[in-house]
Amino acid sequence: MDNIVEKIGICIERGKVNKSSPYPGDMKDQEGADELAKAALESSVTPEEILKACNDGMQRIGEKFSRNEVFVPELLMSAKAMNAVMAHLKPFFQTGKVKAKGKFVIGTVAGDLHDIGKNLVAMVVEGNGWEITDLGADVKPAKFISAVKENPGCIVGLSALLTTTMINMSNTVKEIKAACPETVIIVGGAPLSAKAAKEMGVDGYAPDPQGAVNFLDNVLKK
Ligand code: B1M
Repeated sequence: MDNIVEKIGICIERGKVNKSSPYPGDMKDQEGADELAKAALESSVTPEEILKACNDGMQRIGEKFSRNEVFVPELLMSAKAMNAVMAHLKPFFQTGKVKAKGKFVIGTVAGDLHDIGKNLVAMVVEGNGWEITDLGADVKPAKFISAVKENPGCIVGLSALLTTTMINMSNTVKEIKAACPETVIIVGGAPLSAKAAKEMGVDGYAPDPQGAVNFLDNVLKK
């Protein structure tokens, strides 16, 4: 465990938030994701390297969850550790103090509580000069529609992580398009694909935050 980036990934995987956290027992009194991310950024490690280590750690805990080796409480601790790192990374993804290119309303669809990926997308899009309205997770269609009405001309981003909430995403798209037909909508999240997005009748799909930025910037060019 010499490498600080590797250690951060392990903290995410094991759910070690910070030094004072007693969890997990075998890492008691060790530095956690919080302290290590701060130290890494103060050395020569880039935010992108840290983010990759976090995503790899998340991937590993997700695979353990699939194999029933860990359960929801462990996943929650990993998410908490990831959020501790993201608090340090946020300023690096939000450097653009330029006039907003446009408005982007984002949320995770109804029934889905996963918000880490959505938060990352919001952070990166904001860093690329867009004004963000983040509606949070488990967002019902009516809330998206109110936000669209309050932010005329905005583009809407929908995130989903569960295959079971893809149907809610599809319904959200239908309701937004019925209430505000001109709304441009982009979707993303692990269970999505370009094909699934097309079938939902949305305007765009992105597999990652940069893909969302590219889509939004292209909409401006049209
Ligand atoms: Co849950 N969970 N979870 N979970 N969880 C998954 C998604 C799962 C794949 C785990 C597994 O079985 N291997 C599985 C879903 C299976 C499926 O549907 N096919 C699952 C399950 C089953 C569940 C529960 C049902 C478990 C239960 O209760 N029995 C439950 C559901 C609760 C609910 O939502 N109603 C549940 C709960 C949770 C926690 C609350 C404990 C926690 C979430 C905490 C939080 O988000 N605040 C959690 C976590 C952490 C995960 C895993 C481990 C990690 C997800 C994550 O944050 N990834 C996940 C397994 C895995 O992914 N390996 C899993 C990191 C994140 C950066 O990636 O979100 O994919 P991601 O975002 C990416 C891209 O997808 C993209 O950009 C991001 C950055 O690259 N992207 C967009 C995302 N949104 C986008 C929008 C865009 C564009 C790109 O444009 C708008």
